[in-house]
Amino acid sequence: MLLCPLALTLILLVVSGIECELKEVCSGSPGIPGTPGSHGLPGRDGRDGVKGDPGPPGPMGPPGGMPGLPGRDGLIGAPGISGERGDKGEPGERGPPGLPAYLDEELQTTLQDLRHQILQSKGVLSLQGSMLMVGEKVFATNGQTANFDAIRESCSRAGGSIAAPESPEENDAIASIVKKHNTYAYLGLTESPTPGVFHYLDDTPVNYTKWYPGEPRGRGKEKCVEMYTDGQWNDKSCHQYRLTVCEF
Ligand code: MAN
Ligand code: CA
Repeated sequence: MLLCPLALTLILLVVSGIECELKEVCSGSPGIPGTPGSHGLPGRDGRDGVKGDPGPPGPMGPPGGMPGLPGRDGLIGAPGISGERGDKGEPGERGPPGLPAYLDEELQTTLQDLRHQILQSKGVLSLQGSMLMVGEKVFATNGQTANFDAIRESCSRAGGSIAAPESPEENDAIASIVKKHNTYAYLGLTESPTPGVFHYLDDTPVNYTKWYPGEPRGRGKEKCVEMYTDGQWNDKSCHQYRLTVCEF
């Protein structure tokens, strides 16, 4: 085959490492880079950087140095168990005088309340017949029999004393209890050293009597007094079992 002289030249040029475009103008390939130049002079200092983090603690110093400052207080501990109760203190000084009772509202309320409660209790006990009210006195029985000393004892323990009639009304009240229980009762009087003379247990002379006709006839041998179911009295030995009737 026959090539034109220009194409032949291009082929030769490509083979010899020289690029050329399919133009009529061709250029050579770059040469090998030259050796680097020598270092330039150092530049000026830059601006200051931001502050760095604190470094780790340094190693412990040698022994024998000055003690450091005391550390800060620790956390508050849990409360301990309570101690034993102390002795009672001296009484305090007397307080200022209070209001007159009639101006003290709290006292008035308390009194009203007490009055109400007493009224309720009296109502119930009266309705039940457990309590007989005569004037200032209240008579009551526990329904039990006992000798004279035991009756005195149980009446006293209850805050009262053995029933001692001082008037027909009081005698009737006690008699109604005796009749109801159909059991004679001892009364709160005893014979004096003088036979036939009776007195109340506080040694005051009797101001009222209701002897059964012919009584007292024990002539010093019957030191106690019993009440019959009709309310009349008989002097009697103190060692019988008789109904317990107390007064309050
Ligand atoms: C018994 C006793 C006496 C009482 C007479 C009455 O002897 O109860 O106290 O006086 O009876 O007859
Ligand atoms: Ca008698």
